[in-house]
Amino acid sequence: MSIPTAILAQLADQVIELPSWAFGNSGTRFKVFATPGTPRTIQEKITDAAQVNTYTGLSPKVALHIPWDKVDDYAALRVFAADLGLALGTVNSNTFQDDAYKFGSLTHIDPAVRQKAIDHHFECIDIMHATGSQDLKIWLADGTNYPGQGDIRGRQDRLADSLAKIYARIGESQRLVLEYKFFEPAFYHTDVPDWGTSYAQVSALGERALVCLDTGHHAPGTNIEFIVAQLLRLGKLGSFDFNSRFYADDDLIVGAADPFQLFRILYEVIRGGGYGPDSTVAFMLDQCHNVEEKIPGQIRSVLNVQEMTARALLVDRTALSAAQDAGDVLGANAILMDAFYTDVRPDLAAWRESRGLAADPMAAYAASGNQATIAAERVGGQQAGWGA
Ligand code: AOS
Ligand code: ZN
Ligand code: ZN
Repeated sequence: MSIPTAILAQLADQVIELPSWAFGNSGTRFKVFATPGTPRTIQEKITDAAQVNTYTGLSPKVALHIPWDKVDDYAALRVFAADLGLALGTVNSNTFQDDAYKFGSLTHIDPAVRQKAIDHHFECIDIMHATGSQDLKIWLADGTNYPGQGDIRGRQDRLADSLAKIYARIGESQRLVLEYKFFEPAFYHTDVPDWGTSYAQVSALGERALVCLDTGHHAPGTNIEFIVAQLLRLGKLGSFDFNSRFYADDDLIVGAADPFQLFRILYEVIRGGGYGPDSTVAFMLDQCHNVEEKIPGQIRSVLNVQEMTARALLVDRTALSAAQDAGDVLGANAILMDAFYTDVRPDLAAWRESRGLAADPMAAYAASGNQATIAAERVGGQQAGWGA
């Protein structure tokens, strides 16, 4: 089966934002393995992100993490990225590394600590004005480890108050996206554990406050596509952090652990209006590459998203609706599975060539010699944050 031209045309709309930290060395609490050629600066991370875009045409944006990607002149960084054909994307705040945040940041009982965390977000917003970024993404490490350790309700109230102060500062064309995660680094409770809490908090703020869904932040067995459908229905799905997980928040290559889940998610995104020129849902990766090379790891990731998007676009929605309405259980299931089992790779290769891109981006990058060049040029690459 070849992909209809109308569907191929829709693939041109796809933009997948790369996280700057994907290009840094990373690992687990047991060991961080260094990879030859790892960037030493944010400029080198952006240069590597540009490689991913050169070979795929899918990733014209790079997300920043503050303070990991701190520079003196963000307007100059924006020009540096633009010269490589990239825009600077989501600004990710960080309130999980300072000793002051041991017992919380935006939820902390001490107003001075809360203000420090709020001020950090004000700084991020100033940076967004200089970089031209649209989204401020907030993920909080706030939570407790033992029952009784904190007043979980009081913490919600303080969170609401802190978020309101941050939201009041964002510009007219900017958005606040609040990410949820049910564990880690806190294990008894986290202050934004689930989509419902994120939804309740952002709904209280206003229209430009939305939920960020990280695919690695759910309990095993969670039906993530249902959450996608519900958030789109409510008009509150702001962005994705794509990655895949076998066990916890593994941050492995999206589509590696469960391609069928990625397909199901993307089907609900498309079905719910979250894809295409009129959609405001941001597709971002949130991944680390612990043992594989980082640039090919990111190329593989964006290709996985594209492949599952193409398969999801292939679902015959008219036939599916008819089968659903008729109570044709197996017929409806077969329509969905037909699309999932379609190998779209040859058509995507031809489509890439027709747009002047490499038919096989992985092979083209490997043949380019870039990996050997950066390995020779760069000594002392950075860890993806924790050492920065
Ligand atoms: C943490 O688990 C969240 O996924 C964050 O979105 C992100 O990974 C972090 O901000 C980067 O370290
Ligand atoms: Zn995330
Ligand atoms: Zn995460």
